[in-house]
This record gives sequence, C-alpha cells and structure tokens, in this order.
Amino acid sequence: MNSEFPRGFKWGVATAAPQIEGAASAHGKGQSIWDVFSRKPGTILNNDNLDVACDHYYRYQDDFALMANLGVKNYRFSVAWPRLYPEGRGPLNRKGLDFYHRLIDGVLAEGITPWITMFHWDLPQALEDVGGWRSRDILAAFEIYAETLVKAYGDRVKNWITLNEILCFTKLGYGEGVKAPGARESAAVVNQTYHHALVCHGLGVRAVRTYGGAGSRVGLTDNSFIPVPVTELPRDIEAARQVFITENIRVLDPIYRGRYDSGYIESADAPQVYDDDFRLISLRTDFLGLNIYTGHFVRAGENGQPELMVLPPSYPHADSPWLSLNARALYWGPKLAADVYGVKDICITENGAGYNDGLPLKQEIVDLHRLEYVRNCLRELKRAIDDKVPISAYFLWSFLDNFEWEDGYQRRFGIVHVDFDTQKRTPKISANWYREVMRENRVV
Ligand code: GBH
Repeated sequence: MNSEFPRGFKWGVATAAPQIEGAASAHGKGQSIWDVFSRKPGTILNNDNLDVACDHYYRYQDDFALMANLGVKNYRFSVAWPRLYPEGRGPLNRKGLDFYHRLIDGVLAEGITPWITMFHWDLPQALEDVGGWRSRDILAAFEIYAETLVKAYGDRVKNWITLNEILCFTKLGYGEGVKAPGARESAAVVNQTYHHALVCHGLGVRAVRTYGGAGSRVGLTDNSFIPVPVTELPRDIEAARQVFITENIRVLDPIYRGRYDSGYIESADAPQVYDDDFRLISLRTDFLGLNIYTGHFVRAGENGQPELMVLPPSYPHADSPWLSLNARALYWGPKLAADVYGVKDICITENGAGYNDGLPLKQEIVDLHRLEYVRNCLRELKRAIDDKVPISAYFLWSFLDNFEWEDGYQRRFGIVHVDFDTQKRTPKISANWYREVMRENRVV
C-alpha cells in the first residue's frame, strides 16, 4: 500500500477549553455546568475538577511553541462560552474575549491554522439555571454567542465547528446523568434538548455565513455510531450500511435532509419543532467532522437482518472500557457517511486512545499501545482515501493529557504527557512518531 497521503492533507491535534484551560474563575469567567457538576462528590473519578487542569490559560505560549516543535499545522480547540458571557447572555466579558484574541494570535504566530469549536460542552451554569438545553431560550443566547465569536475572530479564523457531539451532551447529560448537568429527564425532554442543539448548530452555520467573510468554512462534529462489517463482503457491508442509517438518522437526516424520520416525529416523545427549524438545521455545511475512536461489529444475521455483535470479554480495548480497538472504524465511518449522505468533505476531528500511562518508564513515556492503535487507524483512513472517500483532515485527540470528563485526570489521551503536580510537559513516544507522520505526510 502506498502510504502517502494526498498533497495538502491537513494534519492536526485537538483539545477543548474546559479540559485544558483551568483558570476556572479568572478574569470574570462565569461557572460552567462542568465546574458545578464536578463539585458534586462522587460524580468525577477521584473527585477531580477543572480548576487548574493543564493550566493552559497561563501556559498557552509555551504549549504552542511545543506544538510547533512537533510540526503541528492545524489546531482544533474550543472557546469557553462562560469566559465571554459569564451569565450565558447579557454583558460581554471583554477580558474573556481578549484572551482568545491572544490565543489565536499565539497559534498563528507559530504558523498553525486555528479551528474553533464553538461549543464543547461547557454551558454557562446561569443558562442551565433557566433550563439549559431544555429551554428554547437557549437559541437566542447561542446565536449572540456564535455571532460574537465570528465577528471577533473571523478575520483570522476560517475553520469553524459549531457543536461537539450533540448526542453526548444531550443524552448523557440530560438523560443518563453521567455528564454535566447530571440530569435524568424523560425521553421527551432529552429529545427536546437534542432538537435545540440541532437548531443552534444551524444558528452557528448562519453566523459564519453572515459574518465570516471569504474562505470561511463551517461544519458540525458528530460522534456517529460506526458499524464495521465483520467481513468485507456485500452481505455484511449491506448490514453495516443499514445499521449506520438506523443509528445516525436522528442527527444526519436533519442536517443533510432537513427532516426527522417519520417514525420519530410521530412518536409520543417527539420534540416540539417550529416551522423554520429545519431550514436552519439543514443550512449547507462545508464539511462533516467525525470523532471516531471505535467501531461496532455488524454482520448479516438470519434472513440477512443486520446483527450487532457482542464482543467477547477478552476483546482488546484501551483503558477506556468503551474504546475497543477497532481501527477499521476509520475506514467504515467516513465511507458510510459519504455513501449514505453524499458528504463531500469529511474531517476526522478526533481520534486517539485513552490509557492510564501516567508514569514515565526510564524517563520516557512508552505509549506503544497508543502509537500502534493510532497507526492502525491511520492506515485504515488511508485505505478509505484510496477508495475515493473525500477525507481532508485528521486531528489526533489529544495534544495534552487533560481532564477526561467523568474519568478525571487518570485517563490520559495526550501524545504529550502532563505531570499534574508540576505542569511539566513531556512528549511521549507517540508524539515523536506523529511528528514524523505529519512531516512525511504518510504513515511511518
Ligand atoms: C470525545 O468524546 C470528546 O469530544 C472529548 O472531549 C473526549 O475527551 C474524548 O472524546 C475522549 O473521550 O456509554 O459507556 O459506551 C468521546 C465520546 C466516549 C461518549 C464514550 C460516549 C460512551 C460510553 N464518548 N461514551 S458508554
């Protein structure tokens, strides 16, 4: 296999504000739902919180120098809504706005292209107090926030991602209570949060189109469910395709076809939808962002019906128990998205592996498990590109070990190790390998 990626393929790393910045109440920042949620004893492993995290708020210049040293050319990060609007809406906090001016300039000064995620889960607590994603009022607040971002930073930032993983922050945050705000609402309420998020995505797209200027691009980042056919024979591939549709229809149909499927919209738990909602939700985007960590094996079972396979107990996974090692997801995710929805440009906005590799072994962090898994993922991604699947970018999650939500700081996804006592950064073996991948534009 020719391992050379297409010319101009965009390599990068990704992070999110609440996971790395710290400075949780600096310079007028308001509390986010994660600041509050993490204070409830027992919600986060080891009762970790976001107060300091990687202290990136104060160390961003050094971090960007290190990033440049690794040869990173694209950086995906998010803006903390409660830094700009401490109450979610109302007065703008100038110091919060200025922080990202400096941050963006710092990224650009190192020759790195910024990609901004508008919302990566840190909703201002003040908005949660008036209903959060349950309430349609969030639309007006998000619209102002998104427009502020594009107006302020759009001269230098051309790549925009509206929301990160709608299913996670709605279903897991409002339904299952495992993510902030830790609510357990009925299916109908969860569906409503989900619908509001989709409309906000549309408002984000409109903000970029209206204020973004020439060359601006915008898309959603989704964590689509990725079925992987057990054999790559037509029967199993067809089964995988059917599962892709059933599992992802609720996000991707609204975005690409401007509708909910009839079974859903006619059900008792259907969200309330207003006339113009789907016009916004289905505004044309420039790319689809996919966060892909794992896949789910599917085969054609009896009568050809798709059968989702249960993994045997000893099937290998990363230390994150949900992250079973299934590199072929990097082939089938983009492939099915392109085949089923005709997506013309796919960016892998996250891929990586979570391990508890805290301790340096002989001064070096020997994360060969991460290196080897990501390497396998990249080979599958390349196979998709060879099969004409339109993939233009790849972001490794994550640049630094960071606050891994309910798993706290123990679960590490970084290619750069962070000692959370001293804040010392040490590139792992995977970072040095990824540097060569980016430099050579091929899997090395
Ligand atoms: C991404 O989410 C996030 O965007 C990022 O912030 C995060 O740090 C990174 O990945 C690594 O986790 O119900 O037991 O099967 C990943 C999202 C992880 C969400 C697994 C759903 C399912 C757990 N997902 N999780 S389970």
